[in-house]
Amino acid sequence: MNILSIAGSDPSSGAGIQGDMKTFSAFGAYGFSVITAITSQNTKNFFDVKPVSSSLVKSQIRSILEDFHIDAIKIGMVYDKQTIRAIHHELENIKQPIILDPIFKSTTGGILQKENALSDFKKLLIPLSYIITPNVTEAEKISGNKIRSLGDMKNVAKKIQKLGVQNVIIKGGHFFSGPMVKDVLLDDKKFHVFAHNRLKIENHGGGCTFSASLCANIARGKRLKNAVDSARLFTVESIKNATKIGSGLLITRHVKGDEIESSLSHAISKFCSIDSISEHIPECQTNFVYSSSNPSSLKDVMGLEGRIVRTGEIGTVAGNLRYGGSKHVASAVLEVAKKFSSVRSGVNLKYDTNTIKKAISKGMKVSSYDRKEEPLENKKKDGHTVPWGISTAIASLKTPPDIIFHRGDFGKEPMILIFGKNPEDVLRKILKIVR
Ligand code: PXL
Repeated sequence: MNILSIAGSDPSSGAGIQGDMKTFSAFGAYGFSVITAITSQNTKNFFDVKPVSSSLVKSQIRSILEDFHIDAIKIGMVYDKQTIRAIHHELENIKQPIILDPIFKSTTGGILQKENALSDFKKLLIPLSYIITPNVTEAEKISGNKIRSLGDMKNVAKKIQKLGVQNVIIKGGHFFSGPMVKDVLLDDKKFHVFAHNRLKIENHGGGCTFSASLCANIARGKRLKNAVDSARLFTVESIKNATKIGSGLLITRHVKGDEIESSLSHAISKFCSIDSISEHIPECQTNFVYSSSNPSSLKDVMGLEGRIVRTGEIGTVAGNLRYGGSKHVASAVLEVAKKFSSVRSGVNLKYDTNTIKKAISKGMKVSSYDRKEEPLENKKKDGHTVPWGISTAIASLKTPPDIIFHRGDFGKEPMILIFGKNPEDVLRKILKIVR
């Protein structure tokens, strides 16, 4: 996953382009940076700012776009009209989603966007964007309206959307009194309100952390509401983790993104590009799952809501990753994990005697069950076949299985399941038997 941030430099590295790079890394993404301005600031004071020339902003953007595939773009600090026009010129026809984070003032009060740049910001950058992420003060400034209630937040979100951006999230931040903070998302035509406990931590970098993590989640292909949810969670954790590095404000410290999700999504993309993998994808298609440690239910297992489907020689992902997204493969992993807790990941492949022979010849531990032997009582109960089959297959095992297969039953497709400690481990086993 490759993400471009177009933003200002913050030498204290809490916010701005340096903060964005740290957030992207936490999500396992590669971050590219186009610097629009250089600031000098620390956790107590803001000293100076100078924009980078518009020709240099343009050529930085071109240098990235002509060489790399980009999945999403974040735009942060844009100091003046010239910068805005340069960015618009280069991104006017871009297809990738743009996450626009309006940045008008630094946490310590420095001016990060000139007053006379606002009209170009509204006219040129807002319509280019997939989503804009103002806090209440920034939303007031863009819309020209005061926000005093949740209703005002919704009206202002609609007004900003009319400027030409598809989606708007207004972060309530610390502007309402009371124990809860509310964020309003206008997701195309639908409103979602998110609430969380007020964090009493004045920090430097929280805003950038939110928009950069939202960008990473959108780049991953998450649905907007889920992307916002994940970004909020990540930001709250990173703010709770803020540390006093300088003598002023605490600096946001990024926690790791959801490791389960990033390693699973990484393994799934590798799986899809294995040579002729489509020959190993069954009729019912493939799911790939990864559970949290000590899982207790399907909700603790992440899998695809859809499937990995055959498309020509390769596999293509249809659907999003979600906890509880898989039923069959996830329940097989849960059942193995009850006995062998090191097993947390699994995948299903098409049954083929050659694949089984190859696995045995490579020294893998292979076990099986016979669906025809399933007791009738068990068959009648929904969702009981897989746990029964897996527990039967592992009953006499002393060490975890690499593979469990069954040869099907009337109207039931035969199947191979491959298990491992994590998605990388499963992928390594797949590569041994499909090549
Ligand atoms: O957090 C917003 C922000 C963005 N970009 C730069 C900043 C700040 C806040 O201080 O300095 C460069």
